[in-house]
Amino acid sequence: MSDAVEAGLPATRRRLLDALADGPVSGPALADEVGVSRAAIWNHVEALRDAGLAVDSTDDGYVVGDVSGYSGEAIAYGLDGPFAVDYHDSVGSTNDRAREVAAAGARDVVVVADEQTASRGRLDREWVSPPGGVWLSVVCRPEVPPAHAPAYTLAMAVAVTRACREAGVDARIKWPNDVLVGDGGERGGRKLCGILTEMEGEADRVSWLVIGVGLNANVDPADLPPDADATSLLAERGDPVDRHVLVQRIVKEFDALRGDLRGAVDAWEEYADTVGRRVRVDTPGGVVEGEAVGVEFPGALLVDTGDDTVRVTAGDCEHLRPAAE
Ligand code: BT5
Repeated sequence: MSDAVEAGLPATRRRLLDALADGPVSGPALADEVGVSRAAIWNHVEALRDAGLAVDSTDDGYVVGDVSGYSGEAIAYGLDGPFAVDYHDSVGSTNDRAREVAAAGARDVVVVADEQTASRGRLDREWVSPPGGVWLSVVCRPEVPPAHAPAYTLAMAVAVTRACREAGVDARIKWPNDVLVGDGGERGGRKLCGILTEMEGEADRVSWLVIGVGLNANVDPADLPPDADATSLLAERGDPVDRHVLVQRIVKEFDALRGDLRGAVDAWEEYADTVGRRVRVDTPGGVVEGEAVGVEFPGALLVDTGDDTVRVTAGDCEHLRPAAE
C-alpha cells in the first residue's frame, strides 16, 4: 500500500495499545515490547491520554482505566478481531475513503468518522451525517463470487441490530438495508441506520467489498432530514451511547458473521420486520406487491404475490398496512 493511503493507526501506536491491553506494564517493559525508547513511550502515553484513554501510572506500571471520547485509539483499544482502525474527525464519505484504501490493496480496515460532509445512500441519495453518529465502512476481501455480496449487507444489518439491542434499543431490520425502531408508519418504523455495500470484482470473484454503516447514534433527529422519519439511539434511550464500544461490538459481530454467511441470513430473518408483512417493492424490473414470506441466501426477498413466489434481489421496499386496517 502506498504511504498516501496508509490506513489506520501507526504500527507503534497499535503495538503500544496491544501491550497495554494485557494489564499493568512498566515503562521499560513497554519500551522493550514496542521497540522504542522510554522517552518515546512517555510521548505516546501522553498522546493516548489526549485521545481519551485514562492511562494511569501505578506502582505496577501503566494501566488503562476509563476510555472516554471517540478516537482511533479508543476504538482500537481492546478491539476484538483483525481490523485496523482508520479514524477521521471529519471526512467526505467513509465509503469513499474505504474504496481508496481498498484500491491500494488493504484488507480488514474499518474507516470511522465523527462527521461526514459528502456521504451517500443508495442510488447516490444524500445521507446526512452530523457529528455524533457512527459513520463507518469496513473493507474486506472475501474469496466469494460477486453474487454473494448481498449476504454481507445482511450480516452487517444483523451486527448493527445486535449492537443496538445491547444498547437497550429494540432495533429490527427492514429489507434490504435499513435498521428501524418501532413498527408504525408507512415505511415500517423510524430509520436508525442505513447500510451501503459497494464492491469491485471480476465475473467470478470479489476483489474487495466496502460495507458502509450510517447509524444515528448520539444525534438529534431534528438535525436529520425531516421527510426521512429518522430516529437515533440518543432519542430512543434518552442518553448518549459510548460510541467506541458500539463500533467495537458492530465490528466484532460482523467479523463472526462473515465466517458464517448462511447463519447470518438465518439471524437476519429472526430480526426482520419485513417478513410476514404486505410489501410493495420498487425493483429495476417493475413493482412487486404481495406478502414477504422469507429471505433466501444470499439476500433475496421472497414475495408471495398471490399468483407466484417472486425472488426480489434489489429495490426499495415499502411496508403496506394490512388490508383490514
Ligand atoms: C441508505 O441509503 O440507507 C444507506 C446509507 C449509508 C450511509 C453510510 S454512512 C457511512 C458510509 N459512507 C457513506 O457515504 N455512506 C455510508 P438509502 O436506503 O438510499 O436511504 C437514503 C435516504 O435516507 C435519503 O434519501 C434520506 O431520505 C434518508 N436519510 C438521509 N440521511 C439519513 C439519516 N442520517 N438517518 C435516516 N435517514 C436518512
